[in-house]
Amino acid sequence: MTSLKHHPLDQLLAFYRLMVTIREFELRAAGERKAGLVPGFLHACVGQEATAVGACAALNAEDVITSTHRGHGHLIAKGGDPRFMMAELAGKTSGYCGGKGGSLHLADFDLGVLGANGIVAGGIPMAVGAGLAFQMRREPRVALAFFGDGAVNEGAFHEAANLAGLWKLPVIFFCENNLYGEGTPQHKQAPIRDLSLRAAGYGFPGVIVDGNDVVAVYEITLDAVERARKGDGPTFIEAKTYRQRGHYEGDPMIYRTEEEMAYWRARDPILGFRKRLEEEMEVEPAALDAVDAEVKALLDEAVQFAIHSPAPRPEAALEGVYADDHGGRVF
Ligand SMILES: Cc1ncc(C[n+]2csc(CCOP(=O)(O)OP(=O)(O)O)c2C)c(N)n1
Ligand SMILES: [Mg+2]
Repeated sequence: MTSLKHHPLDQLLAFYRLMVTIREFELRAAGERKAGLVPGFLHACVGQEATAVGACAALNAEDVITSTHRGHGHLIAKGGDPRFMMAELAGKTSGYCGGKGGSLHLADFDLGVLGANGIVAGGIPMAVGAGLAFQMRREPRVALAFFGDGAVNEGAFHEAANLAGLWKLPVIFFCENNLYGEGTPQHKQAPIRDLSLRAAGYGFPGVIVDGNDVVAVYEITLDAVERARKGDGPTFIEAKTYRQRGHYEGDPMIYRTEEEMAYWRARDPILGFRKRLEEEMEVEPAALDAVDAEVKALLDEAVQFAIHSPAPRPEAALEGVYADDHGGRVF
């Protein structure tokens, strides 16, 4: 386990606040889905907050990420505003995509978030494309692709990894290995346990990190960022973690045991980090409670913002689409 003492307290507290913000966002979004404000599918990243926060903290504002169907945490960690996110989930005009994208297409190019993605592994070639652009323009920028263990079995991953390795692109392949793809455990989808082994076939290093240790994730991603910026090419980071909720909100979760879930809840990335802040950095519990309360207030505001924002006009359905409008006909 990495020592907290090597890091400024301000930074550690910022990690804590961001992880709590992600957790609260997910719980509130799940609640608002049940209450009817948020339509459609939601894939919560509860239990995986440390990967998003640790990885994005190692990036600069000019660096970009691509995300997944489980992407709320990634956007918050890169600076996303919970108000515009909640409004997007609710399909309101004040959302990041004017209410047309929803959870699976959340994006903010100004923050370097090239998008969540409903296609498993779909963000990986996009990050490699961004990395190629940075290399061709000689910009010292890095592209980081988040993806799951299931995505590593998709052709898109292999094709993208091959070119990134061949051309030594400034790309980080960040795998959140939460041990499941939907209801299929990892041992039924891949013949190897450590997916980072696959990087060797494409000529770049693969490393493993405890994905529930935000500081360890931050440190290992910093190394990968440095390598990428120097022109030494990609790194595959495999973060071992676990999603505590279902694949989607409403998932009956018949494919895993209560013992397994309890094992991972005992390794909760936020509770574990909070304990370490108190014990190793002597942070007063009251100071952390105050952060929790501030985050709750922020999410109250985000939900209210979403509720009181207008829904798009029906005619807006034809705006911003890549189709020719032949006298009102889209096709
Ligand atoms: C190309 C493609 N195949 C299948 C699906 C259906 N699908 C959605 S999420 C998912 C599981 C992905 O697992 P993983 O990559 O491990 O991500 P996790 O859900 O565990 O975060 C699948 C199969 C899809 N959206 N896209
Ligand atoms: Mg998975």
